[in-house]
Amino acid sequence: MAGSDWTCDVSTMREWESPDYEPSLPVSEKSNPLTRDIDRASPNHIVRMLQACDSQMFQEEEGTTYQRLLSDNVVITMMEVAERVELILKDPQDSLVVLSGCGTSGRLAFLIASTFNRALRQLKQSSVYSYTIAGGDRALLSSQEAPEDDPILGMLSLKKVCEGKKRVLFIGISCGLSAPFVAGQLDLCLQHPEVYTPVLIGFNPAHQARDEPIPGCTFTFHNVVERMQELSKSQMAFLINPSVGPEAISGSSRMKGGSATKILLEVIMSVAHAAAFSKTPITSKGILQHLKASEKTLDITYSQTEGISGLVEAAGKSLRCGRRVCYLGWGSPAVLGLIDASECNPTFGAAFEDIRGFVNGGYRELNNSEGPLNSLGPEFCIAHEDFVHQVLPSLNDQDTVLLIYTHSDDVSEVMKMARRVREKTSNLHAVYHHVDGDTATALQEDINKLCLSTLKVSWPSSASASSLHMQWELSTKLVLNAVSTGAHVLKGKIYQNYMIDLQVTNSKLYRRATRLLQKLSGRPEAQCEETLLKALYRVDKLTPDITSSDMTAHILTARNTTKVVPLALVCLLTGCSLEEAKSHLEQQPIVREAVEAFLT
Ligand code: F1P
Repeated sequence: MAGSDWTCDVSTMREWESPDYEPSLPVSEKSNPLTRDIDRASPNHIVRMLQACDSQMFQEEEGTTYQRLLSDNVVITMMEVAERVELILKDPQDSLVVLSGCGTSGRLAFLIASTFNRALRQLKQSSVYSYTIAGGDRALLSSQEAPEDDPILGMLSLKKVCEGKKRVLFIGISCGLSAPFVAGQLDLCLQHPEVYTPVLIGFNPAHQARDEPIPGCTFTFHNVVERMQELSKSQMAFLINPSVGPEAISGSSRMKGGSATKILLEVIMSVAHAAAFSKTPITSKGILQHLKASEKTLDITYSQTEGISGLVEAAGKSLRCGRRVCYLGWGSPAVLGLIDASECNPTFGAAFEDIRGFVNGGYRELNNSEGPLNSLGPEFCIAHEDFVHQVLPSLNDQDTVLLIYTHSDDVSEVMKMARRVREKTSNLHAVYHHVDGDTATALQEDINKLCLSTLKVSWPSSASASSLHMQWELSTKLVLNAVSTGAHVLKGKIYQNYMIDLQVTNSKLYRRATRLLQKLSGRPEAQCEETLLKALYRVDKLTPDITSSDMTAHILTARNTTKVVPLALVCLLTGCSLEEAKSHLEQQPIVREAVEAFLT
């Protein structure tokens, strides 16, 4: 693949929509036919594959299989939800809009709540948005996957933020319609309709919502969705669940799932704000225009394929030789850097030092509800000063540093930082967003000279300041998702388009790991789960203690173990002992090659 030219035809774009394509899996867990060979692709091909996958978000509905982002039903429900937000904006007394989710979904809930509270402050209006995230604020910056499985925790954290409120619009986000934390919150809303109106955002059709029993609960996610569907007929609940196609790396909902979440919610809030404060009625036409503007954001971003590929290549080289990648950002796009970096641990089993994000102003800029979290450890140190103290002294040319800034930032500060980094590494790059017609200042040119490459993204000057910021953020998300995903692909962490070395730290990931072992080894489910447990507990024979423990105990153990799935796979393929599998993986740490050696 690496040398060949990569093109994608219409039939490959839509192949996943066929009812025969991986029928047992929900869309969010299917593998994308477009990226089957991403593990062998060049940086340029990787970026083009990601572009093709992202463009699936805006594909028109065809037939009746899946509703899409631009489908009438979706647009109408977005209007209805926007009307509910408008009501709260006009009469905020004792009311709240709560956004909530796990992992990336929770981080985006935080980001969107912050953006629109800021907009309200600027208009001298009181804040109406709040957020909850499984695991609390530490989950904004690190993986906290066990709390995602806890519906009671979800319910309690929702109750806490809503204390004293008489009217709450609750927006739960679970890309896979699967997180028990969110299911618990939706159930609370359904039990108290006098206070709560529930909205669910996700990217599977309702019948594909997860139907696995939740320990200690009488309902599954699927049951909750069914109850919501019933209530949606009388607009007492709302379900926004277009399909956006399978992720480029199977199940990695931080990518399209995250982008679509950001797009949907920002469109809803933007039209609601315009209705409440500038007398612009909420119409389907208005919603469609906003959605189309997001599609344009994708086009503008991916028109820089060459530049993005260069960044992927640089980051991949750094990771391959065990060095690091740092995102140093200013303003809200920097927060997307924090988010992207935080996802690399659960997604790729990366160490927190591998890819790190820093934001100018640290927690002051983040403005999260629990305040500064530095005391929790070095991975929670996010300010540029922290970068200067903790990271800068040890940088060399093998590390990649990426500056992320816009024309509205203080360019002299960017310059200062660029100079300091340049003293340690020449491997400095920049992503710079500016508006059309803006001419580069001398300082700007000097920054460009210090950088090996600058991705200059130009945006139409006609856009309002708030929509420009949202475009910059989405564009930064796409670029950084490409950088971190592409770099890990080049590091050899992906097999075909599956992440094999995934952390088995919650029930969704435990099931995904078992399924992956089945697929790659062709062995029965029971044998795969047994081998997974052996690898997880590092034993060649399962003890009664292990077999009598439940999944929660396995997941807790998984937090402290590495290479669980690759080890299990080698054992399954060869019948060797764990020790032998371990020594094999030590000799061949590139998981793809280790696995391939056995498969061929
Ligand atoms: C939530 C989530 C993902 C993360 C990982 C574990 O998924 O935390 O954000 O990347 O897959 O699950 P969802 O509830 O939004 O489907």
